[in-house]
Amino acid sequence: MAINWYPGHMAKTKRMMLQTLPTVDAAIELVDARIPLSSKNPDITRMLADKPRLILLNKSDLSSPQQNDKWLEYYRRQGYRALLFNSRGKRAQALACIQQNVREELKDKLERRKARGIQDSTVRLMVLGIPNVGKSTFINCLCGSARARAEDRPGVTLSQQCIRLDGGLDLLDTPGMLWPKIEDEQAAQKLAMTGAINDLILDTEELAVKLLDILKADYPAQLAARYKLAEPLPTDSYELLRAIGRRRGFIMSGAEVDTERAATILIDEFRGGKIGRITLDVL
Ligand SMILES: Nc1nc2c(ncn2[C@@H]2O[C@H](COP(=O)(O)OP(=O)(O)OP(=O)(O)O)[C@@H](O)[C@H]2O)c(=O)[nH]1
Ligand SMILES: [Mg+2]
Repeated sequence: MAINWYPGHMAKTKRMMLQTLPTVDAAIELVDARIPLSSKNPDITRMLADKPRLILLNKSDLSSPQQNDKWLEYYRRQGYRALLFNSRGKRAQALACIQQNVREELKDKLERRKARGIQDSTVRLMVLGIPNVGKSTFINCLCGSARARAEDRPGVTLSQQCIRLDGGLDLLDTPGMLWPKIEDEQAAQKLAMTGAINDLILDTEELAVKLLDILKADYPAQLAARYKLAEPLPTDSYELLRAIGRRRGFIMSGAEVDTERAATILIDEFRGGKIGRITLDVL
């Protein structure tokens, strides 16, 4: 299963970003805390090489707390100003945290501006990251209303949108961007599992089996508890998928387990955090 998803609007987004980047003061790069490495778009990393930036490990409410700490440390050791973030969290706290970190990141630039007598202290920020990582939700969280369209599927935002916040912040929402060829097959699968890739191009059953490979190795207790399975779990992941389907009563005529339905439910429940707080890129 080679997974690649790079529709035309992403190539267009990349061109547009390259044009707009020189006009913003800093970037806010969102990665998915459940896959902090697999969701780091190398094209974005390259584009932002010389740009002040924050890295937000977003959806950290869905990822393992222990792994969160390790990944935060991982990015900070690389010299990034990194933060754990939950864009569904409280507005006041989120806004204060972002304002403070942006101000610190841009300290020199803002001081220079002031020294030159520039009155306008508005800070322009570009928010970017892979599809469905929560860019629009993040912006809505900071402005306290649903100004940017956000939905639980990749490819919702299709053009740039600038949203002005009180307190002198301009936030530029951008369409989610992947890269033309995802070389690392496992990374591509994890992007698919977490919902960054259009489900229509995916083989749900195959993806569910790959997800079970990871869950049974790293989170067997949560998996067993969610689907009321006895441990040790079946070693074969397809067998495990059948066991889940049987538990849920997804039986077709002839006593066959409906594995397609079990696969859909499993992926859905994983994405919704129902199996537990899970990080797929394990440090
Ligand atoms: N649990 C949780 N869900 C989040 C968080 N941030 C965003 N979401 C959910 O993730 C889904 C996608 O959010 P969007 O804001 O539309 O994502 P996006 O990055 O703008 O997506 P595109 O515009 O398609 O690139 C929505 O269902 C959000 O509610 C978060 O921090 N925690
Ligand atoms: Mg969006």
